[in-house]
Amino acid sequence: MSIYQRIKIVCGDITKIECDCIVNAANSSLLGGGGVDGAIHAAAGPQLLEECITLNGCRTGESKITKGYRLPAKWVIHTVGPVYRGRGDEAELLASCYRSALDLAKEYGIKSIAFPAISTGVYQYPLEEATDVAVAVVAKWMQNHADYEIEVIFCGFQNHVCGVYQRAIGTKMSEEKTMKKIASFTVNHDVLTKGMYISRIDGDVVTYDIRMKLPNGGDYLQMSAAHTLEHLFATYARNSRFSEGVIYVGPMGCRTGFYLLLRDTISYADAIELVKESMAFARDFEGEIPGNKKAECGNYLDHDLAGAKAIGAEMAEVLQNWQVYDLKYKE
Ligand code: AR6
Repeated sequence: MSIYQRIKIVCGDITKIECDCIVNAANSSLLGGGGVDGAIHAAAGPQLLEECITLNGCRTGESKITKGYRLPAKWVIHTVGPVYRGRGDEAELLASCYRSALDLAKEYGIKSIAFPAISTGVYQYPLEEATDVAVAVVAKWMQNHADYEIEVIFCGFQNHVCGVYQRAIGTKMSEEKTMKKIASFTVNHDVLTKGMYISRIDGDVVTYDIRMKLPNGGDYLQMSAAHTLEHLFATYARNSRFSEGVIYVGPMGCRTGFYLLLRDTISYADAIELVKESMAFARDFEGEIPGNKKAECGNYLDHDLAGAKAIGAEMAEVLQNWQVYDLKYKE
């Protein structure tokens, strides 16, 4: 489940919310005030002020805890948001309010906590900016404390405030999806052997992962051999009957194989055929390495034809009776 699905939005008066703890947007005296602070003191009764007097105030960005007294919530965490003056340090101070409140909540075993839109009233923090900070910092905190289950509620006093929270969370969720799509580093390397796998499909482009070394095996492609093999592989692929469908071929950063990007006009069986033939081409290659000119490869890397031929020979063999496998992704 996405972190953001664990965040709830509630519209209305925070003093009515039934949860373990509500957060007060207080001032540094902690002796009460207007806005949500006034509402919380009014609902909790005079004992809250009595306990607050013993706390000796609170600095901006920090939090202190009291009991909830007559509130449905057992606890109140008082935090002091920054007054917005456009000085540039407000976002960090606001983030610190949420972080320190959540740290305190965890310390007290609190399992549900409701936040008002800290600083966005009397302290004049622009609402959209403040909610972006709130959502980002709360999500980050939950990620960093994944072993601690806590329900976080954002309480919007007015409907339009709830709408702003809704949008901020929606944006974060779609960013998260994009991130997941781009990152493909959760492959279960333990199940991979040398061979060829479908790594990703994006529209009509299929990315194949051609594994030439065992992942996590501690054995890598030597730079110069991989460089030469790239020349030979690309030369064959781009001149083959499949050339129209070849988009890209090149080594992986982890130096255990190559990526091959093909259009989906090339069937999986033909993709294997192409790779097998390219590897055999490398295995059997003699003479001048094609494309070995400054203009084409920069010429700053050494070549190792014997090394490339050895990899080509092995991979041509591996792919003899190969079928295309999907890469296994870890859940
Ligand atoms: N429930 C939920 N949210 C509320 C409630 C309520 N009952 N009442 C107001 N809000 P503010 P600040 C919303 O001004 O900007 C106090 O005097 C409100 O609509 O309460 O951090 C303190 O003592 C707004 O979106 O807090 C400080 O001196 C949000 O709560 C100073 O104000 C915060 O508005 C703190 O200013």
